[in-house]
Amino acid sequence: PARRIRAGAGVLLGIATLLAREPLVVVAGVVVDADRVLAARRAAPSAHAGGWEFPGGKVEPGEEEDAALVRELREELGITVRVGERVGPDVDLGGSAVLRCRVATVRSGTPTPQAGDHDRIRWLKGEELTEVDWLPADLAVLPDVRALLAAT
Ligand code: 9L3
Ligand code: MG
Repeated sequence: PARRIRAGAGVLLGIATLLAREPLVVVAGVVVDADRVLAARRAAPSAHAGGWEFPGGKVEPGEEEDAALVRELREELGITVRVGERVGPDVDLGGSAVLRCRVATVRSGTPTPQAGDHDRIRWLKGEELTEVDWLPADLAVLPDVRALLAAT
């Protein structure tokens, strides 16, 4: 009967929608200044608190990744950045989300924790990268960051 066909079509459409969904991208900035890179310590949420990261956040629907990174770094650290090339692999964050890092350079402002997301920042040289306790996802990008700093 028509009702069962409609129900079946609805289920198939639901499955197709799920399969077609792109992973949520979290963009992060590998903010470099000469031989140093910016690291930020998360203050929230509690699951991540105390962990150091390359700052950034979720790309909103319809938003370009570069624009999302500019927005996030403005919101979180009060800086305006120029976004450059990708650094390292996409890192699985679980729940169909990936972390994607890009080089960034400060165009204006001085990074200062703004919104309560972070409680400390540090500018680290290549040999200092292991001095902070990185979030697991960001740890996966460190070899590429180290190589980037060594090349400059
Ligand atoms: N995350 C991991 N490493 C990073 C960033 C910026 C984010 N370098 C994870 C932590 C959160 C999720 O991605 O679970 C979303 O990030 P945010 O919007 O809370 O910064
Ligand atoms: Mg964030």
